[in-house]
Amino acid sequence: MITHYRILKEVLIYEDNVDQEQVASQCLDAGGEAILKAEISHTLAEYIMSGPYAKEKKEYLDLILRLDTRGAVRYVEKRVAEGMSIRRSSHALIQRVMYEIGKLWHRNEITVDKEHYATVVSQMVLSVYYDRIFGQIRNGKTFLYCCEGSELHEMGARMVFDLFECHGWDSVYLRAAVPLYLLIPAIDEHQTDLLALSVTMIPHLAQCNEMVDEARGYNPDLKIALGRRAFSSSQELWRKTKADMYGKTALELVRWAKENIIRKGG
Ligand code: B12
Repeated sequence: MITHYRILKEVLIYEDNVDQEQVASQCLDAGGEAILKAEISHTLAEYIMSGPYAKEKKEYLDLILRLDTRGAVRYVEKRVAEGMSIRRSSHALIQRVMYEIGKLWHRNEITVDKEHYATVVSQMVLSVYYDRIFGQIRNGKTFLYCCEGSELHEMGARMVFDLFECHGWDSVYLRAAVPLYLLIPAIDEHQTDLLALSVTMIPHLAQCNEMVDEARGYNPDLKIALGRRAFSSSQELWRKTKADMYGKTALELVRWAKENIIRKGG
């Protein structure tokens, strides 16, 4: 609509009546402003409307749906400056809003380009924390994270990476689409203490299982963790693999690693 108003204004300069042109131009400006201020209305999921940071989640989502990149980045910067922790802002805010974006896309309330945009902005927002994340005391342990061959969902991995860095781990994130034959050389090269693999899409589970088998065969003592949506339908799913744990959140994995690797001197 805003572009539409701008084009109308451009066409108005060809109007002979200057008074009419001015009135019309003012109306179009007012219309543009009203659209920018308007509440974006769609049915929000329960976890956006309620629970901790309900107001912040809604405000951040509104900025994203308005395509206000700078506004969204500044919004999170401001919350962090006011004392909202990295974990809370990344998980309670950004992660929740990304889940909501997925729902809106699924219900055909937003198009896929908006989903791409939301991902890019959220990744940009995550870099707000980098000064703090890389300033932590190291614990001497290495965390290797990758996703199997065809998995494209990588935002969650990035949040796990950030949280591990924040807790003093040297984290190596190989991103998605890591071929099986490169897994063992990577485990070796980075002297890995903990390997995390994640799967969002159910069809990618078999390839992930192959990766677990390969890693376990290479080093029976290596700690292997699994995560993400594809495993969430049944607790039995991950137990059928040779992994050591499955977790729903990044924090769950950090706590598990502290207990099972750092405290045990593993
Ligand atoms: C952004 C997005 C995309 C982007 C990803 C871009 C990118 N650079 O990452 C793109 C556009 C590529 C994409 C593609 C697709 N997507 Co998509 N996508 C999403 C969306 C909206 C957000 C994902 C996200 O960033 N979440 C935020 C992060 C922070 O959360 P997270 O991943 O869960 O990670 C957290 C935890 O899980 C945990 N964690 C993560 N890893 C690990 C590891 C371990 C070991 C542990 C313990 C914990 C842990 O820690 C993280 C932080 O707490 C989701 C919606 C959703 N509910 O997730 C849909 C969603 C996952 N996508 C979906 C679909 C269907 C697809 C496509 C098939 C669409 C298509 N037709 O092409 C493709 C598949 C691509 C592929 N081959 O993988 C569906 C999946 C439905 C299903 N049945 O499984 C969802 C749920 C949308 C929906 N509501 O329908 N998608």
